[in-house]
Amino acid sequence: MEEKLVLKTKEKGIMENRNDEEKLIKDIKKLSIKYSAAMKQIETYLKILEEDFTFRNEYNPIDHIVTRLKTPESILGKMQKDGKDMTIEEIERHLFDIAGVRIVCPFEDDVERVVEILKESNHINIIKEKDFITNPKESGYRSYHLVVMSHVHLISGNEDVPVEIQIRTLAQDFWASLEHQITYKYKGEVPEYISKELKECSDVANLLDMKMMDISNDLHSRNI
Ligand code: 0O2
Repeated sequence: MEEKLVLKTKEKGIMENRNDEEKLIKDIKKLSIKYSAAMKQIETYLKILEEDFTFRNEYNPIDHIVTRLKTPESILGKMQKDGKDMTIEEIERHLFDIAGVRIVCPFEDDVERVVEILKESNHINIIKEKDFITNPKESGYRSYHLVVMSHVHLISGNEDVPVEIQIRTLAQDFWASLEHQITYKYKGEVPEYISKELKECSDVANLLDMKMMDISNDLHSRNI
């Protein structure tokens, strides 16, 4: 069946006045220096953690780390979706995921381990926590979210800047990436049959996680 795809936000424009939107986008771009710095600091901390595991010849629970800065268009899209005022002050008050770091782990046990390490770290100040693994979203999304404050030193001064850390398994990441691509195309108007199938895929990915973890636990118990 052929579905009509909706125009992407970027092509349509968000604010009524194009000049206001362009001015706000310029101001958002200026923000990116501090969010980028905050994100790099958290990434560096995690990379050092990975090196430490390797140095100690210990099992490394991190498969890979990905970072991303939310684009101005995506920031405006989210503000519009949430019915917020389109100002820099409101953007900084409302959005905690302008800077994002994703930690992808082989197994669900590893996600728990990484969360524990981050919670115990003196270096990390956690201000928000959401466990979408114990309580998956209706879409089928599974992931552990932490918002941490990263203390950034810039010429303009020092500031605590939020960074969202998403921690999930390879299977959860595979599902989330493809689901994101598919739902983005429909701009929030995903046909029900596709949502249902995506939810089923999430359950299959979860089953895969459980089975892989059973195999891994079996190998560990036999010291292999
Ligand atoms: P992008 O493109 O990744 O930046 P709030 O209600 O304000 O507390 P908020 O900010 O709506 O919470 O976010 P929530 O629910 O904690 O999720 C934030 C991010 O998690 C999303 O950011 C996605 O990256 C991811 N996420 C949440 N739900 C889903 C889902 O159903 N599918 C996928 N694939 N990812 C999800 P953005 O800004 O939506 O997207």
